[in-house]
Amino acid sequence: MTIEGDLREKAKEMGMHLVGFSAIEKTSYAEIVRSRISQGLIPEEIVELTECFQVPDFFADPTRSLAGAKTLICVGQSYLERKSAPKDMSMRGVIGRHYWRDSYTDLVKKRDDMVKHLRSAGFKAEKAKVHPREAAKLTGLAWIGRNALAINPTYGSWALYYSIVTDAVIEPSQRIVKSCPEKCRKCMEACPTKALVEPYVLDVNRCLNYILEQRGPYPDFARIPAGNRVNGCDKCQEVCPMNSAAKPAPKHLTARELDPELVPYPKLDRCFEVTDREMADNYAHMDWFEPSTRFLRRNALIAAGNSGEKELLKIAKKYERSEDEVLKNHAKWAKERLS
Ligand code: B12
Ligand code: SF4
Ligand code: SF4
Repeated sequence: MTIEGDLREKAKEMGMHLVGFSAIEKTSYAEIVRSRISQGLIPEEIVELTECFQVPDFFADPTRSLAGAKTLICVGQSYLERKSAPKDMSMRGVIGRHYWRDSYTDLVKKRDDMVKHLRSAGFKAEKAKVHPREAAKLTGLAWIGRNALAINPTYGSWALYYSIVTDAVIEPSQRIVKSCPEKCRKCMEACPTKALVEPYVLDVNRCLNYILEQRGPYPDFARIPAGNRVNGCDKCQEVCPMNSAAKPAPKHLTARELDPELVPYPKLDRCFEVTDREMADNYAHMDWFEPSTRFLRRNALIAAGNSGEKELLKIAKKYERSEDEVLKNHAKWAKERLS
């Protein structure tokens, strides 16, 4: 069997949905990142926390991950599940689909097992520090949409990616030559905070996925657009016509079901009673920059303010007396909006 055939078999056995190959190539990632940082489109706070923004040259050149690398391998998994929302959503928030389960850890583990498998076959292999969207594009798994997401022909944009570099020589996969319909701008128009400032260009400061996870208070402009979101935002994917026929994940990534009162449609009043243990069990897999019950409450206060539910007014009034300035400020906002 060829190395390609063996890796495809291994991927299937592990339950990985996508695998593709490319010869080693440098990308323009570093220039793009530097230009976005200099324009203020990637805020300092996220640069400090994110390796790919600190050393973008490393991420633009796969040979920096492994000297002598011959092939870039990209692995991907869909996280799309058809789960219907509760009939009565009035007291519920919503969590972005990528957080419905611990999809990231699941794929990272499979990527690491694939590295071990290559090594056991006598090849050099390392996890690649390469932008996952670039890796998906180079290896023929996806093309890039105006919403900046990597779009796969079968699973749409609802997939996560990681990559590997190896000295094994593998036949490159055919790349996808595709772009968005010329006139389509649905993602840009539907974005609640108009964060997609140009096709393919995200102003991270305005993206709700960033705002909901950053420290400190929500900026004023984002509070009403946040709607009932408690974490994550899927709008630029939900409206994309390329996702209308997207196939759901063939199999759920991790077996563990999360507490249905907390994920994916958290009961807003429950968010204020959640314990550290429940937080760890249900929210620790989310990329919260500071995972804590405090951040869940902060986000739930904004969702409560946007809910129109008078029942949540007493919670807003209670937190308005909080000694925590951020909670106090959000509670005051929620109270005024609900009164
Ligand atoms: C930081 C980060 C964020 C930040 C900033 C996102 C951003 N766009 O920069 C925040 C917190 C806002 C975020 C949000 C989201 N993220 Co995020 N995020 C990352 C992270 C860690 C780095 C991203 C990065 O390098 N950005 C830098 C800029 C330069 O990259 P970019 O916008 O992707 O730009 C590329 C393309 O636009 C393209 N491009 C640029 N110009 C042009 C022009 C043309 C013509 C074309 C064709 C292409 C093109 O090239 C650029 C890269 O070289 C990666 C994971 C990782 N380890 O690298 C995940 C990642 C990008 N995120 C992911 C996800 C799922 C999301 C969300 C959907 C989560 C959610 N539901 O809320 C949103 C999507 C928002 C959006 N529309 O992009 C997935 C995306 C999977 C996919 N199918 O594309 C990734 C790849 C994680 C993973 N391992 O799979 N994320
Ligand atoms: S994730 Fe939400 S806020 Fe961010 S670009 Fe997409 S639609 Fe806009
Ligand atoms: S909504 Fe339209 S413009 Fe945006 S990514 Fe999808 S096809 Fe492209």
